[in-house]
Amino acid sequence: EERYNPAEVEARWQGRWSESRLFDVDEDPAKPKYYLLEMFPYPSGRIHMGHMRVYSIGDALARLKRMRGFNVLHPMGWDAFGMPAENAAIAHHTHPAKWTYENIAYMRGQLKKLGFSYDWRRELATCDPSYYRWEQLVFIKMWEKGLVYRKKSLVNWCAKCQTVLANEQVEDGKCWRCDSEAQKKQMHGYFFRITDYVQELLDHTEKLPGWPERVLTMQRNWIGKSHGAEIDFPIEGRDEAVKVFTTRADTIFGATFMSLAPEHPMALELAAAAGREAQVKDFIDRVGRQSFADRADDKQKEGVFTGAYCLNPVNGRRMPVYVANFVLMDYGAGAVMAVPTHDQRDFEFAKQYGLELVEVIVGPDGPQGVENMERAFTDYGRLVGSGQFDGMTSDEAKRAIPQWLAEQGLGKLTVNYRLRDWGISRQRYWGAPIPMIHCDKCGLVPARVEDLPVVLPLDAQLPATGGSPLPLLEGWVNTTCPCCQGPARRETDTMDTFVESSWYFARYACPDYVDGPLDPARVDYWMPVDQYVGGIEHAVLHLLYSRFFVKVLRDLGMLKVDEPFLNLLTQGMVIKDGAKMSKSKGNVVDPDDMVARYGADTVRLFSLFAAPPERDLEWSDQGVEGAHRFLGRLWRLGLAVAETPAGERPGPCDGPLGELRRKAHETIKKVTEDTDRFQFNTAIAALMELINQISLVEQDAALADDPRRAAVLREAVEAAVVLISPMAPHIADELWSRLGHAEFLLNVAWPVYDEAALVVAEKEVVFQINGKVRGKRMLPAQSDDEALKQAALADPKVRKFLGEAVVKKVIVVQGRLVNIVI
Ligand code: ANZ
Ligand code: ZN
Repeated sequence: EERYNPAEVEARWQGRWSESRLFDVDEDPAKPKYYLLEMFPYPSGRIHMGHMRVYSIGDALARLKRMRGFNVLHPMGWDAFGMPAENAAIAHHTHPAKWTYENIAYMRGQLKKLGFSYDWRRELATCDPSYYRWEQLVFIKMWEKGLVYRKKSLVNWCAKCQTVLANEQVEDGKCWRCDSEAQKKQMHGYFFRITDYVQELLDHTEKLPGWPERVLTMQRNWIGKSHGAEIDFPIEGRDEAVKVFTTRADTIFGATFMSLAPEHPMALELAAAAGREAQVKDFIDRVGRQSFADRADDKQKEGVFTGAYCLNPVNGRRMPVYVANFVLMDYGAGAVMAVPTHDQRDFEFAKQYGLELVEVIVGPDGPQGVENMERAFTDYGRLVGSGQFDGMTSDEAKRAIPQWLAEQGLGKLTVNYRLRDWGISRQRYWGAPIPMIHCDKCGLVPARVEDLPVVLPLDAQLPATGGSPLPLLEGWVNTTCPCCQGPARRETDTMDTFVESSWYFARYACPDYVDGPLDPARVDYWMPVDQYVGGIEHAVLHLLYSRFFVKVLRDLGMLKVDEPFLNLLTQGMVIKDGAKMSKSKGNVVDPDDMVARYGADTVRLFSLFAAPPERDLEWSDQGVEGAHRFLGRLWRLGLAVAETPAGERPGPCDGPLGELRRKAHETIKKVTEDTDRFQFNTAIAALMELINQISLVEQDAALADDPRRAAVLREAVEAAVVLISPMAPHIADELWSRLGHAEFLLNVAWPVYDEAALVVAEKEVVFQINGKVRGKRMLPAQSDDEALKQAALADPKVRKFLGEAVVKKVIVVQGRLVNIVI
């Protein structure tokens, strides 16, 4: 008997697929298109189990859709710029480019060995000038449209990575990449005006029903729309006012002091006028050294009095103006009207500095009295101590007070967003150069489009201390100004790598296009992505940037869609011994080892079987063994059936053969429905049941001479082979060909179940006397109550037990049991 040898089978089919260019796909207006994409990998060196899982899910879906008649685009590429290449280059005395391209070559080999159905002609690497030149072009178009600007700003800075971090890249005050504490630094940088699109980004979250609700919620929270009011507080003795943003205008009568951000332009000025410059400057400098994390930390609320006073516009109260570390300059107006009775931060601040408390909102129990307050009352309620607004609810007053202030020209209703413009400057080497030129005469000017790409010079030596070598490369930095032809200097910042990943999905439609970033004919055919598959860790960053960038490309006339990804599937992690696989935990399982031991089909099947895609997948060696044994059984049955002639398709039958037919068609139905809902685990479980049943029939000596046996077995085995093919494609194609078929399974239509075969002919009915089982029989499934009752009473065993007893009652449960009460 021929043993299942995955290495040999898989190599053969990978060769055949590639020779026949099975995965190449072109635009075909006659067919419905389906664009299936998994988030592309960073070429870190090797494929890990997380990749293995997401690509197995994606490949199963891509193959399924193709078998269902779609023209499926399924590309793969490399998110190839970024820090690890620089770190590795320093550590191993190599060049980031060399390291990156070697990794790509290795990982491409790994993916090919896994048999994924990628159209490799479309492969792209974002570090390739043929890719980033178009990104530079888009950058220049954005510059011309005012969607990019350069400004000096306080940025998040990672000292370890020697680079700026976007707000989104600071997690809990730490660098998202190296986990060291993020700092702040004043620095020039380029910004994308994502805030121009903020309302559209928010509105369109309503038009993405195919996204997980929690991802949409995370995006909405990140955008952070607040309805509130902008109110001016005149400064005593000056012709100026401090503007604040508040979501609780209803509390304004309780505002007793003012808190400015340390970076507020008026902070030092007010202090200087009041003779308190030294103290305030000292405080500002100290806060400047604190990280944002420390400033936001609940324990460390600190401030300093500027010596100046504001006047509360509703009641003329003198409010001391403080500078406070927890007020952020880049939110709202960078200033807060402090209401210690109804805001907990203000409450704690007021207690610390002995500031006044005035209660203006009361709950159902009435006023608490400020001397009894142990914390701020932050609920909505009714207004007291608020003049003409007394008795209003918070909701009413939140509108009425700003309206009244607007009449005096002192305020207005407004909305505020948490989302900030996207800072894309990185002081790194291994990134796409920002195509800008600094000229002493002309200022900041974009490179000429004809001069693109601005190629990242490869002859750079990375300074071992970190930081970018670009400013040191005189030959590269010095250039001529595109406007005046005078001497000028190139911009040495490179782009955040999230820019590359914000449009790669569109470029896959036309990676070879040389007349622009996107070939309209091809990109309009393929976009948007119908199904995107990737990690939940990208719920905010990558997905929000991509949504923004697609809207920009649309407005530049390069794309026609509003949104990049119609449907999103976020897969869970791969864990072992209850923890995420990681080198530090020593629980890493290497896909290469597993493939060498069991074959790609087994590893793929296991990763689809062990958990539904959205859940974490617990790695289990026994589970992999089990998947392997299962494929072994399929193999044996496949070969056994292949030995008997194909014959006719089976007609209706009864007994075990009828049961097997029914099972086969039930399985077609179940696998179709389950895979539609990404439930590969239950689909595979159904296939396992089918294989069990096939085995039983195959070994049943009583059926050996039944003329219908061969046809029924073949039908069931072929169904199993076709159904498993998206998940274990190599063994499936091998068995399919041994079963006498010439075509690749990918070109075979997905099976349709036969409704008639699903009908259950007979059911087992249990006979009971006073609730005790006394017999059972197979009876026609359509038998009515009377027929079931008669069958029970006529049963020889039942009659023996009944003897002379008088039957009081007969209870019939349709299709299941008859209980005779005596
Ligand atoms: C007065 C007030 C009274 C407030 C009250 C709250 C409760 P969201 O919902 O996040 O938009 N705030 C405004 N600008 C700020 C800044 N730059 N840094 C720190 N805090 C700032 O929060 C809006 C509230 O956050 C505003 O409403 C303001 O405090 C504060 F009983 O104004 B509130
Ligand atoms: Zn110039």
